[in-house]
Amino acid sequence: MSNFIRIFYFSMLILIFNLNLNYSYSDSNRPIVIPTHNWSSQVVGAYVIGGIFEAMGNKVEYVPADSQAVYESIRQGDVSISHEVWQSAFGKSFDKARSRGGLIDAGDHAAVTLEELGVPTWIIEKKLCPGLPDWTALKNPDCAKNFVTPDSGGKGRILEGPQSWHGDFFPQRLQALGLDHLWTVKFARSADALWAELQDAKRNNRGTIIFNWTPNWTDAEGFTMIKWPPYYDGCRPDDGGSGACGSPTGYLKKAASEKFARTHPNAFRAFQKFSFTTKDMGRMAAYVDKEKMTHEDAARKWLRKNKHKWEYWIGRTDVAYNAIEQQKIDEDSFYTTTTKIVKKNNKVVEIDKMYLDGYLTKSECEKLKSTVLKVKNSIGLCDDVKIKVAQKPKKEFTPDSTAIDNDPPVITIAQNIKVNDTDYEVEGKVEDKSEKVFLEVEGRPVKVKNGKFIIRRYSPVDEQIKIVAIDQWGNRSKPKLVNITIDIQETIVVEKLEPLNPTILKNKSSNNRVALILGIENYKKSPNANFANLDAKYFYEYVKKVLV
Ligand code: TMO
Repeated sequence: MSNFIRIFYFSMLILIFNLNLNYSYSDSNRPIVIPTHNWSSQVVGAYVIGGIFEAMGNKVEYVPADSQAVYESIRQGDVSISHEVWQSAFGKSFDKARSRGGLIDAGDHAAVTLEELGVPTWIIEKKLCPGLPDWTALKNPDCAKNFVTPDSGGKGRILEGPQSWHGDFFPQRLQALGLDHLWTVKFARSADALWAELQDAKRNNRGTIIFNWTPNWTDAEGFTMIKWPPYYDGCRPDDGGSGACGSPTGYLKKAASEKFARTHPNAFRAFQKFSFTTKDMGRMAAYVDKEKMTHEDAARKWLRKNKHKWEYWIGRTDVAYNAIEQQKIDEDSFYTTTTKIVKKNNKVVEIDKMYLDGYLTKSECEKLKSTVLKVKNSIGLCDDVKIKVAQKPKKEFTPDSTAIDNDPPVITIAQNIKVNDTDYEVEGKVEDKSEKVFLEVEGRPVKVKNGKFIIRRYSPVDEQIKIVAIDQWGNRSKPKLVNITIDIQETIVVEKLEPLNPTILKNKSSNNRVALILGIENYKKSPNANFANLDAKYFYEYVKKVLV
């Protein structure tokens, strides 16, 4: 290539680059098209994301869409984004559309996913299928018979979600593992039918196995996934295998249309930053499936409670929010729910033991238990204590290191603190009998490690912060108020803040842009679709490297 041509070619790239940047200050006023599917977190998340786009000044339109076919629609530009690409269910459709062009991998959420068959944890505790959660427990006919329903032809029933999610791969799995003579798969018409099944099984004290997923509202309710032979690439029939494997612990991705990235560069850039944690999604689903809010109200509530997250994503605040870090905190307080339920039972065992040992009267025992179990009627709760205790294995009696903890944690921190920077850190201590203590500062979680915590904040003015500690039994401390005086040392401030703000970074690179504008006049009138496409890709890479 001669230098002459090379210069021309280069200028062409610059032309596109500048057009994009100029438009990047105002996204197209055509609506961003967001798909809605048939499970709650996705629909609430759609309205959450739509709400954020609207806060940026965009128009938004929602379309109900099939959760497999949507990737082809995104590729073709009819749908702008998908914000819940679950690896196990949709990874293949996503990859296929992406390899054909037009669909961008817009990054992963902080949450990791599992889509799997499982049981409400009480089924394991009641031993309706001894050996669960290991899948080999299902080989036992005595287990299967506890899961028979009127429509299952004498076999144990497994209730799958709508067939549009995974086609036949659960029936194939049963067959591959030699379970199909004892078990049969039925498809629920909707996610709601799965939750109705959980409720009905509980009410009638009968076995149930359903398809479920995490993040979901059931994370906080005690739900255990069955442990199958591990997943490996190629084990599914679609990939040439027999299907004798469980689902992968997978990613949760975002997908965007290349067309959307071009027409709405601001929204696209923000979308790449969006990152939900397990708890974000669990809450979105719980607002609807547990608290019975509408999807729209649930989204409004999430947006209200998580303003610090999305305002950071759209560059409206300098106070950094790190979803990966938040995910770790969430895992501490959320994934442990199953352990927590077991611990709660330990607590019941402990009350029983105290009653047996004569430390509690029967009515004291009943009252304590009703508090722990959060039930209103306490009468009779300690009637069968002897039998129950006798059945428990020995080691469960070993009392926890502490007596029952009904005391709230105690926070130690100075009441008035002077700092000399708008970005500041203050330390404190928190004491409690239980091993896990959670701290909330202005409603946001802060990590406690070995009884110590560090609060990192940004405030340009004096402020009062409210700290509350909660232990694993839900005992809450009274709010502790700390007065922070910001005593700025004149000169440092501006320098310190700058790197945090993406819009400032953008302004800095504008120097280069002025010098490159030259290309525009010459090439404006030579439209060429192929080039535009290629240039958009360059632009995308450039944005990634330079602006983000
Ligand atoms: C795709 N889903 C969350 C229903 O497993």
